[in-house]
Amino acid sequence: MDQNDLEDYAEQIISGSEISDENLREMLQISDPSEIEKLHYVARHIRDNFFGNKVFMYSFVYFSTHCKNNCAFCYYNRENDIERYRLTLEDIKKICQVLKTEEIHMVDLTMGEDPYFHNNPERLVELVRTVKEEVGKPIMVSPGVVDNETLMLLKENGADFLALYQETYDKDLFGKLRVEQSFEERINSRNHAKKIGYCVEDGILTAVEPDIESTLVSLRGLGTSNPDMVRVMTFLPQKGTPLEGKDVEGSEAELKIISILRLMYPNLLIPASLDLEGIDGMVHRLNSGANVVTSIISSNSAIEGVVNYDREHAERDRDVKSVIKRLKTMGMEPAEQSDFEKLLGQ
Ligand code: SAM
Ligand code: MD0
Ligand code: SF4
Repeated sequence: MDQNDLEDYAEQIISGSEISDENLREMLQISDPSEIEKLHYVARHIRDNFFGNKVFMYSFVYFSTHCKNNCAFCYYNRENDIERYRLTLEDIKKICQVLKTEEIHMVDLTMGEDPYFHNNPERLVELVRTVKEEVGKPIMVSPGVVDNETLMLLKENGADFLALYQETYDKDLFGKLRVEQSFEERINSRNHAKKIGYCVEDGILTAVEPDIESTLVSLRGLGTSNPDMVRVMTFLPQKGTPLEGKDVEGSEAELKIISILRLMYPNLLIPASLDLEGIDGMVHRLNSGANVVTSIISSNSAIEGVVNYDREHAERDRDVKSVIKRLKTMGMEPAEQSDFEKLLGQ
């Protein structure tokens, strides 16, 4: 396929033609670097058609690293003997003073499934209301699975977006990753959030699947909850967890899947997370078709990420200023806040 063919193919996708499972298998099996670059080219063409050179940016506030669950892939699972923290409302208010000076489009409030909040949802509602009042920007909540009544209360007090990742739609693999958790419960929670007016983000892990059929099932599954945002993250082994010894894979598979997601879900939000490979990794993910930068953490902040590629780094460079500086070198720039809020249907 030459450049014209690639652009024709992109135009077909833009005008609504679907991708078959056979096409998906072929794309997942591409290994030749020049063929992979063509896939990224088509994905960029489609992304630019819907979003131009505009990028959305989310600040990340991991306000409690306590968790009652035992996910095999996660550093914060309940059995890992690690330092944990839970921010107070006073801590949150101080963070808001910084956030409201920053050029971000949304605040992502994330926690482990901390019983302190899960058993007393009014505490979570108060936290969300406080951030909304202080920062006055859209709020994404990543609370794990909460009941429908709590979802409604959070919505009524400022939450706009629910992030709840299935990790995989391969049920066997799900049982190995999200140990003792319900596959259906996660889907039902996202679907209910969508029904009551939230925007929804779903996501899958890669570098954990047994084969490409498992990946294909997950790519198709991502459409289940009619999401507004879809993501893929490369599994990074974590100290003290059951999967600590698993081989570390590079991000080639993730970059390929980001492009495939752009072809499957042309006008959705697709993130480049700074949590995996920082700003250098962000560039590759944007060049693969992503259009959102997530896991932005203010400089001098002690807040943790979830994957924390930079856990051992003396300094972190995932602050909004460094992100915007690098975007400009790529000919990209932050979108208008009004454009983002239009996307949220506000
Ligand atoms: N506790 C909430 C939950 O589990 O839904 C919110 C936490 S946050 C959304 C956790 C997400 O980070 C997981 O859903 C997973 O997709 C990702 N993640 C966690 N550990 C990871 C790892 N070691 N490598 C890559 N992604 C990881
Ligand atoms: C990220 N570390 O964007 C964050 C986190 C949760 N809503 C997001 C996984 O990568
Ligand atoms: Fe807890 Fe979420 Fe980590 Fe699972 S992924 S152990 S629910 S913080």
